[in-house]
Amino acid sequence: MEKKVVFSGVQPSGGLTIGNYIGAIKNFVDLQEKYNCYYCIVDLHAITVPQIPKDLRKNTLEVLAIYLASGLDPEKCTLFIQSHVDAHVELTWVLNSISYMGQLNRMTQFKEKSKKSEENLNAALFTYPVLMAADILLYQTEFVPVGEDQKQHLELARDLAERFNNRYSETFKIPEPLIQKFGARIMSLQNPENKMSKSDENENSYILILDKPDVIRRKIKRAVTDSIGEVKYNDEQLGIKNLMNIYSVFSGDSIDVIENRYEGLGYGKFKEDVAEVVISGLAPIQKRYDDLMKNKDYLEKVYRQGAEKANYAAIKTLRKVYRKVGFIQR
Ligand code: AQP
Repeated sequence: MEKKVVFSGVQPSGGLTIGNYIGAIKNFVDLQEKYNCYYCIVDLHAITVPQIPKDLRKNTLEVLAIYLASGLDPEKCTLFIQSHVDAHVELTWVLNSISYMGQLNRMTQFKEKSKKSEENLNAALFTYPVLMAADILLYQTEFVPVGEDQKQHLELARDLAERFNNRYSETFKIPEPLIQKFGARIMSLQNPENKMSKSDENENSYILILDKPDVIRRKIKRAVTDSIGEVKYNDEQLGIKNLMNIYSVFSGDSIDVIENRYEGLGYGKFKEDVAEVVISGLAPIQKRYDDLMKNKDYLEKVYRQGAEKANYAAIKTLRKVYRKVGFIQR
């Protein structure tokens, strides 16, 4: 039986955070065993906010190396760079023609990002979710592993697929989100009401996958908590709750075990230990990353082969779409 298709991507818009790792990449690794997975580095998405070209190039390779260092295997899944597969942009145009401005206006990420950059409110930021829908629908994707923050965009992809299918006949699979219950949303260390984000201006708000041990210790020490002073998992103590989630993911210990372990011990010791589990969890990834970055030829081979495989699948869908909307075959 053919394996079901999974698609997901990460933007090379800065160094990746442990939010990206816990909410996305860690999960990608488990899925590659069971599904036909396409994991993309979405550079076309990244330029919806201004990027410095040389940093974008560096960050794109960095995401690929982190994918590999985290355990993604190019023999088991397809790893590629979005701008290497033209069909993403081409399908976006067709989907734009059936997207409603009103629905795009309601996208939380657009509202949040446009607040941050009012003077640079570009059209691509507005149509970002349509490009994301094209990414997903091109591969006849069944499941999309994303963090909770991306659920609304996935809903749009489903709506567009259904709209197209109704208007032009059955063409796209309707994708489902795969959101893990635990660690679906890692929060900012400085403001635990906001999600941890790689483009946050305050670098103390996030931990990067590639942060050195001392930096991790310092950032966790400075993490905003509360004056209650007890390591308890609840919504009155969002900072502590977030650190407990992080501790739990990296150590494998349950929340109950962590609560019991730190009963009566205060935040100092707890924060020190959170830092140590994060450091030792990231160490093997950082080591493999360093080795991979010394081997640019290998990285190039991986993304070239990935693009070839992705192109093959994407063109099949795009041809069908072009035919259905009435474009004459070339
Ligand atoms: N804080 C988070 N907790 C859990 N999951 C997260 N993801 C991102 N932040 C968290 C998940 O990571 C995947 C890739 O995200 P992305 O880089 O494509 O874009 P994003 O969601 O916009 O992530 P950032 O870090 O906030 O990027 P910027 O700052 O550039 O916008 C997605 O599956 C996402 O859910």
